[in-house]
Amino acid sequence: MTKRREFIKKSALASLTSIIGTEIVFGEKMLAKYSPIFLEQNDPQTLFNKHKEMTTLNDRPWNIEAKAHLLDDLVTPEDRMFIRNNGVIPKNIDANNWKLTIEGESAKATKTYTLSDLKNNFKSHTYQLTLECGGNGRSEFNPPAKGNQWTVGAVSSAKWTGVRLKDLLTDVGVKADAVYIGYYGKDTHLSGDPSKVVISRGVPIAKAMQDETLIAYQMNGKDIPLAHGYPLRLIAGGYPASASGKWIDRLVVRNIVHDGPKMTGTAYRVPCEAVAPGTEVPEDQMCIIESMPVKSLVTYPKSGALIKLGNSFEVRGKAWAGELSVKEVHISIDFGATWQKAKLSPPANRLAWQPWSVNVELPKKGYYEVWAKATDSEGTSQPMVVPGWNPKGYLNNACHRIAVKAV
Ligand SMILES: Nc1nc2c(c(=O)[nH]1)N[C@H]1C(S)=C(S)[C@@H](COP(=O)(O)O)O[C@H]1N2
Ligand SMILES: [Mo]
Repeated sequence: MTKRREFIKKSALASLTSIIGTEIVFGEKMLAKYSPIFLEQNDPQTLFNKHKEMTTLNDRPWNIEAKAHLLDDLVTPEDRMFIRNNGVIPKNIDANNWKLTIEGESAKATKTYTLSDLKNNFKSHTYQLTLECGGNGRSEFNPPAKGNQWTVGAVSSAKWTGVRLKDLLTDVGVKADAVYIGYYGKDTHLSGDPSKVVISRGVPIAKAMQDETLIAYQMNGKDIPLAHGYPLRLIAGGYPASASGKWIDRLVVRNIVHDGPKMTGTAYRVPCEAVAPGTEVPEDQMCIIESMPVKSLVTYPKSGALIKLGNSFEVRGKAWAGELSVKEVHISIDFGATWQKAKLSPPANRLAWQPWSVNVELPKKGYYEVWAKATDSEGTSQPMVVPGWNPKGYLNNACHRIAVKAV
């Protein structure tokens, strides 16, 4: 007995096409159960459209970081943007039927929005927003902390477009006792258990109400790439990027500090008071990370560059300071003995990183290091060495350094 071969459904073909990013010629000839080779390969550069110099720290879940010199663009393009996942990226996303529900004990109503409701019924806003993983720089802590050993590249500053969360919250109505919002996304737990939530974090209600806090449906002028939260994402710039939930389909307005997975215990928390390296810190003495600390990167030249002696050369980079702005950037070529002030530009908008540059002259042939140090609007500077050890290895904002040789 022969069974009729079943070809792929139009809707499935459309979703594959959007993942692959180009027309699948002869796609209608694919059998329903066929999985294109493209999806089977696990080369992250191809799979996620990443630059060949991006570093893969983990492939289950996918965690990929940039190198400093890849972050030289004012606005971070998709191919240089780090990926941080706690679970498995959702498959078979049907954006046409995607819904966002807002509910919770401090919501005056429960409301559900389709993507077109969001796009058509609310004003769209675009901001460049810097997202840094709370664990960026973790690799330098000693004793070491478990988790992805991020070096410097778990930071990005893309342009995000969407609706203001505050416009949605106003539409739903927020009770006077609201203190926090929390997100839920469609990614799945590594264990494969569909009842387990991967991560559900959030932000205080005041942060949720800021102009720049978005429910975004576009990144850099296009649909959000799958790995970065397609089709809908919460973006709370300046906070650890774990607050910016990807693939979101539900928001809750809470009358307590949100207590979803990775909001409690030691996750994304640091000791409320400084502790000696290696100390075991009781959970009730760990505080939630809110604004990220002041930090900078040298994005040009690339560490290891050979510089022709006699010509002054441009050193440039980016600086950011969580909820604050950056006031000054200085660089040193003599191991921190003396510092030269860089030219610093204002941010494109609040919570975007700021480009800086400075012309440097090297007095003679040989090895040098260029160190960069940013100072925030409240006068706090980056530390020269790894700051405040903490059990989970968060918030390392030590000065970035590159090596150059004058030849
Ligand atoms: N649904 C969901 N949202 C998530 C995560 C996740 O695993 N699942 N990871 C968070 C963390 S820890 C970070 S640092 C950022 C990373 O965003 P990116 O992958 O777009 O760079 O997404 C956050 N949002
Ligand atoms: Mo993160």
